[in-house]
Amino acid sequence: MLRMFLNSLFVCFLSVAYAQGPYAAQAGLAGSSAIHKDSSIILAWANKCVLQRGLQNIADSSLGYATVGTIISPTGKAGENGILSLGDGGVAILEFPHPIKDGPGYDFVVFENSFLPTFLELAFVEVSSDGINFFRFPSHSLTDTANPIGGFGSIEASNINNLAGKYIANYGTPFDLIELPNSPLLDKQQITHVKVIDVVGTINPQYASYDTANRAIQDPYPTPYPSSGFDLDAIGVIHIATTGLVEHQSIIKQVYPNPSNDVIYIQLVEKEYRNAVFEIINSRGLSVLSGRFVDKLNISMLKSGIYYLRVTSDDEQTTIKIIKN
Ligand SMILES: [Ca+2]
Ligand SMILES: [Ca+2]
Repeated sequence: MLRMFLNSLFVCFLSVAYAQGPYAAQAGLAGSSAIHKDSSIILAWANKCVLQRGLQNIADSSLGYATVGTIISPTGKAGENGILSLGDGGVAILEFPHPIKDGPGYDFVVFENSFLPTFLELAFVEVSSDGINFFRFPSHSLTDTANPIGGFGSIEASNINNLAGKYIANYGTPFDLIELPNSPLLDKQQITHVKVIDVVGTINPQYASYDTANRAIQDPYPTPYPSSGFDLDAIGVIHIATTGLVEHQSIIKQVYPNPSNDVIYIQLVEKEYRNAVFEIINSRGLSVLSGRFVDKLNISMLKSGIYYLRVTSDDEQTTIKIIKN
């Protein structure tokens, strides 16, 4: 937020010394968990956003809502398509080309547009496997709560855990689904939605946001500007729920009907793909049907639900979601 004005305070920020906390250090330092947007471990990016804006200042509704960015802004790769300012307590819910799964280590990564390693606008992160029941990552903020840090306040990254916005722009904050408690309402191998909720970083109990230990989380507040609150840049996926996916390649032109009761017709972009094979993968990532490519496929034996049709030729592979009624 308010990049130009804040640039004038740059020297001031650098002169402040911070006590190191117990959590991962800021991007570029030893022990940081920051992931750069160009990292090869990021396989896909969010491609859909639903937004509920927050006010520019939660304590003064006369200023109206944050306005910077659109629901397109947080889709695609970090650093592209601009950013979406959530405003105080604003909420964005992101969806993805394919569900996210809990693989070894971090599973997805959230990018903000901070321009200083200590100017950190924070957000809670929740996930859902049905779009209805959301589960929040346990979060920790050890920033002192004796005095408000104000709208230009500094935060030490190593005092922050499991809150998005921990790192400077182009370096994402990673999340590991294994850290969420188990619930029958959450399938960690099929995460379809990630919700990002701006932390209202005041210590005023009327508006404060609290971490897992019920401690008020400080982040820059107030930020009464059109770019108020958490600025969501992008969400990258590290573990995709179907294995071996190759993104950005399409050899399938269309599949119809989809959803289907019994037969699907598969039309490829070109007539001749040498040695093309198909595979149908269930929502658990298991192959349930496979063989040489055919343009008409009987799926009547499959149970109703979501599947992935993968067609592989000599050097290309495309996977798309299909629904069996
Ligand atoms: Ca994981
Ligand atoms: Ca905030």
